[in-house]
Amino acid sequence: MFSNKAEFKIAFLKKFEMTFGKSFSESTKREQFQTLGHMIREYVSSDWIQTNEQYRSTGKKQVYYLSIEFLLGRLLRHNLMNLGIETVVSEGLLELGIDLEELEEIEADAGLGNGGLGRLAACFLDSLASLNLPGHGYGIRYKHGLFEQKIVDGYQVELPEQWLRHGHVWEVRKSDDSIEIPFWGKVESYQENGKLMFRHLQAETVTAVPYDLPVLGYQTETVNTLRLWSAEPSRFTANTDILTYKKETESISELLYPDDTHDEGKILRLKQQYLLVAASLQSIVSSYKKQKRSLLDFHQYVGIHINDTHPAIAVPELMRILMDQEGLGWNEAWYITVNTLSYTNHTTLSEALERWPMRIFQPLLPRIYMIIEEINERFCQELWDKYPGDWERIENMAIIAHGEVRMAPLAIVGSHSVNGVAKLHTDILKEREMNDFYQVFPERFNNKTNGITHRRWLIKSNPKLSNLITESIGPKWIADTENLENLLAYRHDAAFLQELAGIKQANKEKLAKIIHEKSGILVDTNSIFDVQVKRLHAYKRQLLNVLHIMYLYNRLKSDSDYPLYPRTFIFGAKASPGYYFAKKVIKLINTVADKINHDPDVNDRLKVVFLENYRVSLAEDIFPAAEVSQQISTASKEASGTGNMKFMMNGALTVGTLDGANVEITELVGEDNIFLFGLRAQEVLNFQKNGGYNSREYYHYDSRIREVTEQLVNGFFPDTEGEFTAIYDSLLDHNDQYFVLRDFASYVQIQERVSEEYRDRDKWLEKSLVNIAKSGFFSSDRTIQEYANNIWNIKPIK
Ligand code: B1N
Repeated sequence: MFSNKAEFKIAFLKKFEMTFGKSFSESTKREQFQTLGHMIREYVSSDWIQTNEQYRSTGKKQVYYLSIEFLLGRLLRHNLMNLGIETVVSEGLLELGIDLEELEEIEADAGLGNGGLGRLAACFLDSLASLNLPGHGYGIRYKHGLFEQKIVDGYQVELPEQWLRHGHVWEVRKSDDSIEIPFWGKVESYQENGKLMFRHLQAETVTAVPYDLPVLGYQTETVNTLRLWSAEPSRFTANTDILTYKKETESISELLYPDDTHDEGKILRLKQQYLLVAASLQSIVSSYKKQKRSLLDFHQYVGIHINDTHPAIAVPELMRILMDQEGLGWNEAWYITVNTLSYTNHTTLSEALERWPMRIFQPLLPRIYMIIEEINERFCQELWDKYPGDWERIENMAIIAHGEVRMAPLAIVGSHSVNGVAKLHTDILKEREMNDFYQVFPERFNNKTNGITHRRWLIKSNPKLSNLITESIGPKWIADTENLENLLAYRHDAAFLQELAGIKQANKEKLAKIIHEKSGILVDTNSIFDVQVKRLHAYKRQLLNVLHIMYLYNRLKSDSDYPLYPRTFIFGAKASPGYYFAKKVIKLINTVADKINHDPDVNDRLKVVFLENYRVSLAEDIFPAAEVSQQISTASKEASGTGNMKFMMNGALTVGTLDGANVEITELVGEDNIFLFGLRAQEVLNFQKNGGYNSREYYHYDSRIREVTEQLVNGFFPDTEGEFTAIYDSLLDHNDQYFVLRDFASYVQIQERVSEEYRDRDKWLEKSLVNIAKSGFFSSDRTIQEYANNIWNIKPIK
């Protein structure tokens, strides 16, 4: 297509004219973006075709990652980088008077996810392709991704997100590969050759239409596929009320549920899950059958991964396909199913455990429900043989009980592998939450500590740091991030540390500009940038962060000599629209920010910023500029966290509890290079077993706590009467479930140490360097390699 700048320019202009039928001088930025996008997609086509051809001809095992969320973000720069044509393109564009950075801003984030779980799926796709592994994604093409957040008078307001308004340049609609998905209706049994068979009658069908996105590896020729399903009305459903039918059908892929680590239990969500699973499995089985291999060998050539329990209906659906469509018997089908499927658990929070009331499930998916009943009966029989008379244990483990279908037991029983996402999390699963299952299937349980793609979160988002690294230790770290450890040779190299400081400074200035543009707040770029960006949730304890800021404010007001190193606290967080408490915390952050930022007594040392609409593209500007990374969840509650890894890789120091992957960060960098505080997981779990702790005592004995909690309700913040009562009550009347007050003193103390240690610049920079150097372990390449070797058993293609 083009192999140098001159050819690129010619091709670009030609493509523009062919697409838009007017001269380039009349082009808009969006048209320029779309021209470039289409060109790049075409550029990829031949590699895409070839990769698929290779997968077909070599017939090696392939894996399919089923996920209800893929949080991709923008793809333009990512694709240019992966193709190795970033320089040619950006220079070519410049000669046409186009700034590539401006074009990038035109692209809407593909925000088809809530937070960590969805972003992890996106990082995994990047690693699979970059490691030349045969792995593809299957998800849903939501018309509206996660809502757009505006802050109005300090409150969160939600607007529908519109990423498809101008089309999505990277996708290809494949309507010929559409699949009919049946809902409702009834099941009839009949005899065929002496065998009992089942068919689904009077179903209302929905058409699942696939849209494929190419997933490019980093400077390799591998192009995998992310297939996203869209729900459309079917030609095969006769319907008297066509308008209602159309609306209901399209509503299935209309929007992403905005709940992170929380289960809504709505029928529409169940429809989404079945659409994803049924369409994906049909598509996988039909491409397997084209290879003319025996279905009995299916699991040798196909791995299907279920990302959390959202796609766990894959268990009965694969059984249904193998038995009802392909005629296998139960035992054969079960063996294949278990050996094909593997499952990742992402949380132990009970509010996230998926359970479907039978009365919703059974009528919507009658045949699937029958199969689950049979799986349950057989499983309970096995348990009965193993634990005769132990009713309680069997009831706790059953897949169907108390009128509900439980998705986690279904996923565990139907998979050959069950993994947690960080060491601590997996231990908690094995020893506590899933201990009953661990005793029955010990060989299934394993850990796969999460990772992030260093290509997006370092090379792309922090090019200055990335270049410094390559200049110092050579480019080997790009292919194998463990080589980042070679940076340790520069620990005491003053010139190197100065360069590191200069890069951080430049990144801070860039972020300061963004902050100013978006919120009008001027921040001091010599202050410490202290950042907490993640979904808003009680267990993540943004509240602890704010209460500490309130304390600092009080302290500065009463003692103007208090030696606070100037600090800018930066927040970014969306709250689920129905999550009352979380929304109050957002209002509190903004209220505190407003008061502090307008108080001349303190605002030379203290600033608070809430950045609205936190999302992937904004995150890419935040991590490189951060100096302190707040990872302060109640110990045992955050399964892993992945933001913690992104901060570390960009040289921020963590203030954190020993929770999730923070434990492994600590093991890597050593306790001198991280700021730990608070209760340990075991302590929290023990307190919880014994009914919690007494938060009122902490209120009585710690005057700092008394002052800040009272300020929530005593009119200290004007015109917010009653506003924060729920927060106050959660801490004092409802016994502070998340141990905020319990960890308060410890948190204040560690934050004082941060201020102190920051003053010794060289020491701080050295710690920052150690964090970068040790972050290689957290590349998702390492994670994916472990999945490939230990769960999926897949090998790279040449
Ligand atoms: O998954 C991430 C982890 O790093 C985080 O610690 C964990 O909180 C997150 C239901 C979830 N767990 N569960 C969800 C998301 C959406 C939903 O509808 C649950 N997200 C996590 C990656 O492992």
